[in-house]
Amino acid sequence: MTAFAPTTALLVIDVQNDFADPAGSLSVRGAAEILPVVNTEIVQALAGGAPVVYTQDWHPESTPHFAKDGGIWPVHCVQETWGAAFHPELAVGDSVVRKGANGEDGYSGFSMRDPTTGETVPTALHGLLRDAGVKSVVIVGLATDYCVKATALDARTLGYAATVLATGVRAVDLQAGDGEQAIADMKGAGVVIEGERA
Ligand code: VGL
Ligand code: ZN
Repeated sequence: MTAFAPTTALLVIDVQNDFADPAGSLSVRGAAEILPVVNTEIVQALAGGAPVVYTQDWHPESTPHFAKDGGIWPVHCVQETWGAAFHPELAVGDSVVRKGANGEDGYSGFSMRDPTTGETVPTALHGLLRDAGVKSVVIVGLATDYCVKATALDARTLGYAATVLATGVRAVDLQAGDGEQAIADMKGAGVVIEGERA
């Protein structure tokens, strides 16, 4: 559990059916276990007056992110489909940042890569947090080795203090150990990992 204040935001990363439901196309092992943790954090954040921002992976049917179009992933989180919807047990709010909507690639809640120019373009997240006076972020969601890590590293680069709750994240682990490597990479960038199992 985390102490929240209005200058700390809770970022809930991609708790969507394709990642969080066992029937999802890119289902993350153990994802169901984070739901009660995430919901408790949401309650704590709201009680402390902290903004809660949700991200959604929001792909078109074709994007260089998908294996069928030259990328590495099975088709997932296609806009307006069941797979892209928030998991039904998630306590959803109204502050949502969608990423990839125009075929952009990448993983961070803060930035995306334009598929044609290769340029990095920002999402609305940084502006939203800055306008709210946010100085630090607490991150939960999916997946540790992709969107959670990329979001946490961007948060640090943008000058936020960042904490990731170990019990509130799970890894895709395309290769065994990816999740642990991601935790190490985040620590190396000054991200605080809270509640890590020994
Ligand atoms: C993600 C793989 C592909 C994530 C998104 O949310 O971590 N992972 N697209
Ligand atoms: Zn994706």
